[in-house]
Amino acid sequence: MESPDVDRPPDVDVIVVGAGITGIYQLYRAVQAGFSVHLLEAGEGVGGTWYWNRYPGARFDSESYTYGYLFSADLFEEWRWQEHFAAQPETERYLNHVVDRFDLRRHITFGARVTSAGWQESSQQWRVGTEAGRTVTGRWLIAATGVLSIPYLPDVPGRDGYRGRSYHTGLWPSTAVDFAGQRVAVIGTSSSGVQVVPAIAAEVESLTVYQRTANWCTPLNNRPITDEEQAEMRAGFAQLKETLDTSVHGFHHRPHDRTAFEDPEDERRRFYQSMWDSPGFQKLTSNYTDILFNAEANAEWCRYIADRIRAIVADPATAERLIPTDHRFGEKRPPFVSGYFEAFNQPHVELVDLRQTPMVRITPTGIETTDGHRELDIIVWATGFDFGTGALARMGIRGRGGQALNDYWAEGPRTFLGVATRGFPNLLFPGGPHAAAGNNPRYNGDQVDFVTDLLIHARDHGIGVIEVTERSEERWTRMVDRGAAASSFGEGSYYFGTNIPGKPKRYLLNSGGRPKLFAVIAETVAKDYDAFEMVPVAEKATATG
Ligand code: N01
Repeated sequence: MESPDVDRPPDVDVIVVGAGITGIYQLYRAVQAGFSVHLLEAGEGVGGTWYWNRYPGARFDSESYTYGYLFSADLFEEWRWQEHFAAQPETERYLNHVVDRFDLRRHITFGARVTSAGWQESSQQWRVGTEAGRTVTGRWLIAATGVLSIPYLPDVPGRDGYRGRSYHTGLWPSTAVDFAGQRVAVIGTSSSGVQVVPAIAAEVESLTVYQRTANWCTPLNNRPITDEEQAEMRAGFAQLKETLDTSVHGFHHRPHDRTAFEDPEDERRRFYQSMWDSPGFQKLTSNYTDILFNAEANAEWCRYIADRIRAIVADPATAERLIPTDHRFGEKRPPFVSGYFEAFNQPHVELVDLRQTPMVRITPTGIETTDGHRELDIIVWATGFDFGTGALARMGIRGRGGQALNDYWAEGPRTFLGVATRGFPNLLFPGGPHAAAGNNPRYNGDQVDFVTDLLIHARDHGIGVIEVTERSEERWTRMVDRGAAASSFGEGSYYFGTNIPGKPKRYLLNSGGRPKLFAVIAETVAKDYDAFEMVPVAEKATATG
C-alpha cells in the first residue's frame, strides 16, 4: 500500500479508530496533549459497545460510577447515574454528554468504517481508508476498536433463508423492535441472552429460549441510586478514584479475608447467601479468596446457586436444565441476571436444551431441532462475538513491507502490554487483545494513559517512528501464554477464541492482570521506553491538521 504521500505531511498527528469508551478517552487525552486528532467511527453515534448493543435489557454489570470516566472530578460531580447498574440508553446518553462537554465531537467522523490501514515507509505515516472511500493520513494510528465489537453468527444450516425478522444482540437496530404478539426465539444463554429474555418475556406471544450451555447466572441486584448514596458518592470521589486506579480488577469491591473452609458450614451458608444478595461482580471479587481455585469450595458455592435456581423455577425439569453441569463457577465469564430464572415460570416461555435436542437447521419460517419444528416470527441471536482480535482483523492493517496483521497473528496475537506489535510501527491498540480482565474501562484507561504518554515522549524527543522490540513483545506474549494455564477461565471460554470456528486457540486476555500491567508500564517508563526502537522524525513529514 505504498502511496504518493512521501512529500506530504500527514493530515493529522493521530488517527483514532472507534468512539467507544476507550476511543473517546483516547481522543480526549490526545487532544488535551495538543495533538491534532481525527477519530473514525463506523457507527452513526458514539458509544461503541454501548451504541451497537441496544437490545432490550442491555445494561452494565459493573457499577455505573466505577465504569464511567474518572479523569474529571467535575464530570463525576455533574453526571447523576440513575441506577447502580445503568441500562444502555443511560450509558449512551452519558457518553454523548462526555463528548459534547469536552467538545470532542468536531474531531469525529461517523459512518466511517475503516477497511484499510497501511504503513507508508517512505513518509512514516499511516494511510487509512474507509468503506465509503475516504482516506486519512496520520503519524500515529490508534485502534480503539474494542474486544467485543464483531458479532458472531453461527453457521447454522438454512440461516440465510429465514424469512422472518432476525437480530443479533451486538448489531441491534436503532429503531425499536416491536415484539408485541410475536413468536420469538432467543438463541444463546450467556450474558446477552439472559438479559434479553426477561426484558421481552411480557411482550411476546411466545418465547423459546435455545440453550446449548447453561451458565452460572446469579442476581445482578440492581436498584436506583438513592439521594443519600448520590451525595456519599460525590463526597467520596477522591477515595473512589484512588481505589479504582489501584485495584487489581478495577472494581471498588473489598476482597474477602478468608478462604472457604476457615468458616464452619452454617457460616459458609450465611456467607453464600450474602454473596447471592450482593451486587454484580462482588460474587467474584468479594467471595471466599479461594472460590475460583479450590475445587471443593467452588463446588459448594455451585450447589448453593443450584439450590437457589431450583427454588425459583417452578418446573423441576426446567430448573435442572438451567443448572450448569459441565463447568465450575468462574470457568466462563459469569452472567448476572434480573428476573431471568423467573421468566421460565410464565406459561408461554419455554427452554429448549440443545444438548438433548440439537438444532438441525433454520427453516424459512422457524427453527427445527431433533424434536421437531417451531414456527417463529423473530429470531434473536445472542451468540456472542469474535473476541479480542476480531475488529483488528477486519481493518485491513498492513505494516512494514506490506505485511498483513492477520498473517503476523495467524497463530494468535503477539503484543507488548496489549498495545503494540512488532512490524507495525506507530500502531497502538489500547483495549485490544491481551488487555482487559476485570472492569474494562479501568484497564483500557491505563493503556490509553500509557499510549498518550508514549506519544508525548516521542514528540518531546523528536521521535517520528516507534516500534516495539522483538524481546519486549516476546516477553509479554510468553507471560500471557504461560499464565493462561493458571487462569480460572477454561479453554471453552471465548477468552481462548474457541467459540469461533478456525480461530487459533490462544489466550486473549492479559493473564498477568492489572498488577503486571502496572509493573511493566512503570519499568518501561523508568527506562525511557526502551521497549521500543525509536527513530527521529523525518523533517518533511510534519502534521498539518
Ligand atoms: O456472548 P457469549 P454474549 N447454537 O459468547 C451460544 C459482554 N456482555 O453476547 O456456551 C446455539 O458469552 C453460546 O453457547 P455455548 C460480556 O463480557 C456484557 O452473551 O457456546 N447456541 C452462548 O450461550 C460477555 O461475556 C454484558 O454452548 C450457540 C452464547 O451463544 C460478552 O459480552 C451483557 C451457538 C454466546 O455467549 C459476550 O456475551 C452482555 C450455536 N451454534 C454481554 N453458538 C453486561 O452485563 C453460540 N451459542 C455488561
